[in-house]
Amino acid sequence: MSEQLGTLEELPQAYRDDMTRAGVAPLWPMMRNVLPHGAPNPITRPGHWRFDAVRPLLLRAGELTPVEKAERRVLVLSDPGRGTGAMQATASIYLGLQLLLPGESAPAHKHTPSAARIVVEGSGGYTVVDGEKLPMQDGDLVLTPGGDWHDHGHDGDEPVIWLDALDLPLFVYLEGSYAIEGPLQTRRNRPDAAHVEYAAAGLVPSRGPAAATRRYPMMRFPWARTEAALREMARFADGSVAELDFINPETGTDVLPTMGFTAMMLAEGQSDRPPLRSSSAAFHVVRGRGTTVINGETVAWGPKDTFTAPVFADLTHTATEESFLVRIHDRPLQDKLGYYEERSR
Ligand code: GTQ
Repeated sequence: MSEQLGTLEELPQAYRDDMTRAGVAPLWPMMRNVLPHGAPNPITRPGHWRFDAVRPLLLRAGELTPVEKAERRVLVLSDPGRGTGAMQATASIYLGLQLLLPGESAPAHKHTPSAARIVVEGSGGYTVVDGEKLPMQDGDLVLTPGGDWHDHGHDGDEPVIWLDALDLPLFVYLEGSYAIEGPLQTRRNRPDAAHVEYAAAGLVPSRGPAAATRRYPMMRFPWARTEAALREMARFADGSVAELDFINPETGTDVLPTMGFTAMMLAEGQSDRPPLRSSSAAFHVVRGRGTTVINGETVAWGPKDTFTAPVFADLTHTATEESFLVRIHDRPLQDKLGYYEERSR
């Protein structure tokens, strides 16, 4: 291992000025910032957003800003490590809580980043993605893959709130983020694919040379089904935590290009100490209460809260009552880049 590297201050001022004029800089004083030893040195810090604290602010936004003036009425969850106004919760994951009031609609657009929503509160809301009307019920996971038209609507009579997760920070970093607006979509007059082609796990429309499957065949994962599956897993899990991956039913791979999603169930009193993962994560509490110790910091979470963990975080989850969490992570991205890793502890 190389010893202490040279600093900028050790170099003659005239030489430093000449470098500046030439538009160059020495690597070695910066080397450990960009290539630390052994593990990354994340900027991201654990965040915790209590739903009880954010909900009134979101409802106030509903009074202050009509949806026409917002396009999307969202309060962004800013990473504490990046500070006020940060448009991201981890290096790769953006999170926001979105409000739609009865009768409102959010206009159609499509954009390069992909999005997924986890429904937090209210009924009657829906998203139309690529002409498919996706009803939004508590805990549902609803996908909006990059490049697909989507608009949101609301047929109910109470506010609807959902959590948005987007890979927006990546697209901003890559200077690849933009949106195109369009007219509200006409919808096919049929239920969404979770109730038609993919009504049962393990069954897909018969495949043949002419099978025309969509790239994203199933864009809504109804929570009732997820919870029922977790309960069955938990019954036979021998004390280990039941955790299920959401997958594309045609390919068996992750549901979106960079973001992955799992659903977890913790019984009352149950603890989970996952390996240290190179992926960053956000946890959304669909139901339940408990604590998660993240690198020594304790987050005491309740229903509908959201909290985040940086890369390689040391996590211990403990449920004080039966709890269901959705974990949003960036393993699919890291797999594609060839560096996803888990370390035992
Ligand atoms: O609902 O399409 O939180 O485009 C941020 C950007 C939600 C959306 C966000 C978006 C949306």
